[in-house]
Amino acid sequence: MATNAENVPKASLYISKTSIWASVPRLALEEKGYGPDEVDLKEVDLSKGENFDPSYLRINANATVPTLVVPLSTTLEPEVESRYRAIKDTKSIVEFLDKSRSPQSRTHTTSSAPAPTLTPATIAFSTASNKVVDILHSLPADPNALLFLNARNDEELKNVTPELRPLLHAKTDAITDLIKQNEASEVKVSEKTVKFWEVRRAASTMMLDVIEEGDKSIDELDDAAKKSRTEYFAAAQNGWNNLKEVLVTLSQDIIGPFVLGDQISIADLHLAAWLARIAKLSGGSASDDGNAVITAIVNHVGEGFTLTKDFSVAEARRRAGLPPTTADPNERQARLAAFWDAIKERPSWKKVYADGLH
Ligand SMILES: N[C@@H](CCC(=O)N[C@@H](CS)C(=O)NCC(=O)O)C(=O)O
Repeated sequence: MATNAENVPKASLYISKTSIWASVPRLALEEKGYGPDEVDLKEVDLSKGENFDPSYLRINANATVPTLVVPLSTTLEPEVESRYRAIKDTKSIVEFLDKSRSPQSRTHTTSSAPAPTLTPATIAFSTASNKVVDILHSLPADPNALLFLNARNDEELKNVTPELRPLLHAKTDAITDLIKQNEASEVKVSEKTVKFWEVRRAASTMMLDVIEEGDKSIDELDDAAKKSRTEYFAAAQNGWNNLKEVLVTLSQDIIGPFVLGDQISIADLHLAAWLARIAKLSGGSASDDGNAVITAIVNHVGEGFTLTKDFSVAEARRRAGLPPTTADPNERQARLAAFWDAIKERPSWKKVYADGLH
């Protein structure tokens, strides 16, 4: 992106308000001081399956948000709209947003303060930061899988059904409509796209089979449905079990309270969004403090799981630039609790989570 105010090509960030990964570049926009005159936020409603629409697949064939579309700075004539580059994964988008605005950049529209550099300054920090980001994007940490696997028994299934059922219906219906439109030649897509739609619809349908009857007791189910529910619970149990190691590793890898100590960096933005989702799935809320949120998470993971309280509350607050508390100066908290307390004070976090955790 150019840094000259008259020559700033406007970028578009495709997001969905409740998407966990789209929240990471949204946090980055705020932290870096990008204004709405520089980046357009475009909502892709995942709950309506808008990400599967051919017009969106042309931008990002993976059908995921976020996507950042940046006009190429070599585009000289404004009418040549097709010359753009689409950045299709969270990590690359945030790195791009960070590099595109240096502390000397003169294009701030939201503040006159220099834009912070979020990319770690040393190789050692860069390695540490990448490790955390990679863990958060790894399969055992997948926050979207956990959203759909957030029930390990009948009672939990009953609780998640009202939220998940309409979501899964809308998604499968949207894909079915697209397949029909293609058959009726109302849209024209490749065979590969049709296959992609079918695979994604089959995955949703499998989940929907269980969720559709999620508010029934086990005795009301036929044998096939009983079997599907049992398999679903086993997958969910496995998912939440695998999270234990993720949480322990993160706790060890965070210097505290931020991933790299007292300076916020790229890894913190990924962690902020990820932890907000895990907290939500565990029954936590945006107003909870770090100790409450971590208690909710460890209780939800269950089976006696705990996280070591090895970080000084006073030191965490000092490093995060927060006022000291009147609490016992020897008080310790889990590192992820210290992170939560530090990150939720940031204006970026308050803005992105103004409507609650997602
Ligand atoms: N690896 C991608 C993953 C993005 C992703 O999974 N996004 C979710 C929302 S948080 C999505 O678009 N899901 C749509 C779907 O799978 O239907 C990234 O880092 O950006």
